[in-house]
Amino acid sequence: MPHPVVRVQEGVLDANETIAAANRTDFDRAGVTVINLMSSPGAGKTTLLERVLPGVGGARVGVLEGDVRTALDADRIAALHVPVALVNTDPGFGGECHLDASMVRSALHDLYLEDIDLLVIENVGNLVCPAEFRVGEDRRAMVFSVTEGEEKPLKYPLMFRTCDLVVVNKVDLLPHLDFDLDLFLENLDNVNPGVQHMLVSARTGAGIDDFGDWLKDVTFGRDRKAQL
Ligand SMILES: Nc1nc2c(ncn2[C@@H]2O[C@H](COP(=O)(O)OP(=O)(O)OP(=O)(O)O)[C@@H](O)[C@H]2O)c(=O)[nH]1
Ligand SMILES: [Mg+2]
Repeated sequence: MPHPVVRVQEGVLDANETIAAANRTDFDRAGVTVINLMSSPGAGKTTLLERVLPGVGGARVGVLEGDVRTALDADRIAALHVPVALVNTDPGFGGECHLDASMVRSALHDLYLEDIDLLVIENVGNLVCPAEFRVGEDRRAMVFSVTEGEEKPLKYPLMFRTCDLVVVNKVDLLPHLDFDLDLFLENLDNVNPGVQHMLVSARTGAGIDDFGDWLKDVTFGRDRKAQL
């Protein structure tokens, strides 16, 4: 007989899948491409968005910010005059360390989906839990900071295995670190063979155009159609 705890976990994930499918239906109806942007705390998700969003020409962008507490990141995005919705997991959702499909759904009424082409969901900073919950996204992108260590794909495989793109950030710091980029890429390839990656610095702007092009391709291009 299956262990009861495992069955509860399966039930939670089944319920999440149902709501994620409802989100997906709403996104499709409105013609919105959705990116689930994940990373450990402080890898640079918000800084990257501040850098890239002004240049995603032609795409009308909205952002859904997930944080345990505060509107700090949402305020940073709002300063770009980008429509933003905020989910704080602390007051209503028990301080969860991730966004699930129902949390995303609860915030969709704060965005006019018909008026946007691309919705970027900045998940709560965490390298484990966000990867367990689909929210109805088209693509998963994760930001990995070179300050985190080469072994992280091996230690946190689900996050690295389930993403479509790894943005390797803070490369401006490489001269000051003993980070072995080749070893990191080898570890990444072991858990997610052939996954796309790009080297960027949200601080200097290096590689930011590559990320912007990827967002545009997923929103308008061949990439999305290939998956449908
Ligand atoms: N040197 C350097 N610092 C960076 C870079 N990108 C982000 N930072 C810094 O890293 C810190 C965290 O950046 P955030 O963008 O807030 O990170 P985050 O992933 O959004 O953090 P949470 O939302 O709390 O998980 C800030 O001090 C940024 O200025 C980069 O490319 N190079
Ligand atoms: Mg952030």
